[in-house]
Amino acid sequence: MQRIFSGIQPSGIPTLGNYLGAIRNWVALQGQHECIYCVVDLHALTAWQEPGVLRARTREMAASIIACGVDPQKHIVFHQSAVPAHVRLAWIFNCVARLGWLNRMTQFKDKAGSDREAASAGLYVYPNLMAADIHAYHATRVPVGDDQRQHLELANDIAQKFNHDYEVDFFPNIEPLILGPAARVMSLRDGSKKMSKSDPSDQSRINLTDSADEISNKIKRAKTDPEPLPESVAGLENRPEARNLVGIYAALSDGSSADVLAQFAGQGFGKFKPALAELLVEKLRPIADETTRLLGDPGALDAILRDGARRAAAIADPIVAEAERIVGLLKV
Ligand code: AQP
Repeated sequence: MQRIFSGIQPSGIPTLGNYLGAIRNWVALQGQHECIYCVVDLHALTAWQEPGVLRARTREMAASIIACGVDPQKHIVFHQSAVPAHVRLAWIFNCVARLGWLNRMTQFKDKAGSDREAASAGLYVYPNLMAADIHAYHATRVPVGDDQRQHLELANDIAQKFNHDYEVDFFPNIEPLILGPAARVMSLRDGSKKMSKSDPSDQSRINLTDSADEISNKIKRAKTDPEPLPESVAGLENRPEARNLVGIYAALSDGSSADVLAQFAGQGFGKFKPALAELLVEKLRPIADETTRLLGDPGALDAILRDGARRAAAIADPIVAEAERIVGLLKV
């Protein structure tokens, strides 16, 4: 059975993008894999977080993951800061990764914006911590959205350089699992930007906790164009907002964009948007309700996270201790 690792930042309420690009696939992969799913609170610190809000969001994110269908008994759900092995290995990787590699990371450029000097050093070395998250478990498969592809390539570069420099075959190659027709869900306000839980505009995203009315209003106001839906997927080219909404419908109905167009071709958004809103409400309401139920018992949720951290550490500690031995740290 292959081991899967994936993480999500508690930097906001999880969005439809997080769900379709990542969490839904986490659920589907449970049958055939040993899964380790992490709320990466240390990654969230790379941008400013109100301390109390970060703690609340960490619980909320864990509750959402479980509400989506991840089984914390059969698999592992925990929060990153509870397992120090991540940070120990990240420091070693900070010393393996080259500045030139980090300079090429497009997510840093996007998130740092025009004022790079003001970005945190943590944001810059974020991909090294992400590489450590995965390699601390010798995980070989990582289900992520398409936006994380470049970081996973870097994680492989780091592993190869580590293995080469220390003449070992210690860290395995990892394979990204980028699944489904909505592997990159775009903002509802701008089809060229990905949907993000930290986007300042709440109208740009569907949150997994949005009410039916909020979902309907956001879809009603979502940016589109005046053309009816085309007959083929090729007709969505240069229509990023239309392509995004069709992709979301396809993912939620377990079909393809071509299937959706077969149903809605020739119809305007006045018809398509209410159908999409209805489908979103049908799929997301049960998740929101279960999240609320889980958050109603914080003691039980914390117990799940503590148990997850204990089992995660039992896997990661010996692997990271061996990496420390390989690089020459004294173990007494
Ligand atoms: N829009 C998206 N479409 C598809 N997948 C997405 N993911 C994120 N946004 C989309 C996937 O969700 C997982 C968790 O992401 P993350 O929380 O670690 O960070 P992120 O990619 O930076 O996500 P956000 O929502 O944009 O967070 P903020 O706003 O804090 O930066 C990843 O697998 C990611 O691919």
